[in-house]
Amino acid sequence: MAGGRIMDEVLPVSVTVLLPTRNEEEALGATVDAIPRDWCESLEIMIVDGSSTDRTREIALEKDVRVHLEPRKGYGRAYRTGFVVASNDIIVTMDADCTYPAELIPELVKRLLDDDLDFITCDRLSMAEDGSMSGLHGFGNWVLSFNARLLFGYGIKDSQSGMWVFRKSIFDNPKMRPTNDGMPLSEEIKVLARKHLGRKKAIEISVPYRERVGEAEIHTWGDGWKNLRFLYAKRFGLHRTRTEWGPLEDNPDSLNGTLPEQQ
Ligand SMILES: Nc1nc2c(ncn2[C@@H]2O[C@H](COP(=O)(O)OP(=O)(O)OP(=O)(O)O)[C@@H](O)[C@H]2O)c(=O)[nH]1
Ligand SMILES: [Mg+2]
Repeated sequence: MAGGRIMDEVLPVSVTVLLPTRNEEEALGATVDAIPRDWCESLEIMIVDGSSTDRTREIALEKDVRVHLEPRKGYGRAYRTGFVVASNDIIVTMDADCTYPAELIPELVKRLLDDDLDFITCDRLSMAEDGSMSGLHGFGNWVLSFNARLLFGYGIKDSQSGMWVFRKSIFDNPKMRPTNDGMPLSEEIKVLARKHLGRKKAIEISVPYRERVGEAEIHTWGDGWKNLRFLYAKRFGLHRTRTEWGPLEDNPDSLNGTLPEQQ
């Protein structure tokens, strides 16, 4: 990817970069700063914040990032709200911890448009940088991705990647709406994409992956086990949806320059 000017053309699309956050004060600023500007018609950057107790929301507001509160816990829960409240036609997701290559967003969106795709998931395993994934996480990832391939035969290398680029309209089909409120949403969305959009419209692209900034919330064994259990439950139709698709009705919604009283 060339440095400096990101792209010669302005892509004729509107894009929302959606970041779930829970206590990411150390990394959110840098994650937001790394997102290229002025390469598409309209760019919204927003966080779906899960009741962070640090300065995450303040930092977002300082950087003109839209803040949506989702008090219900969980990575998947944040996305199941964010996917509905995101304003724009194309959604790009990333963790707010500087691990994913934000500088590639314009190229990835361009690829989606040029190849008339519906969904891109970014594989981190082929190009992971030193220190980005501990041996245990790397192994866990391999186990989960292996099981996902075994159960669904959908041929995705990195079932746990959290960087996706897709058209919001994929959720017009209710079957495309992921149901899991936790980390397993990541593998679920890829299974659904391959199943309902097909291999031609839902593809995987390799991207670099970097060392995390700030402390992880992930519980290696607990999350790994939940992910594995979910794969089997999903495959055999045993999973349940615990909460509704979309935001809470009486949600405070986006904060426009103000922070709620601290509890
Ligand atoms: N809103 C919300 N966001 C969450 C929650 N749990 C995690 N996140 C965010 O979701 C993203 C993914 O979580 P991570 O802790 O990075 O999980 P991970 O990428 O599997 O673990 P690392 O490899 O250590 O980064 C981060 O931006 C978190 O801040 C939650 O309960 N609610
Ligand atoms: Mg992460």
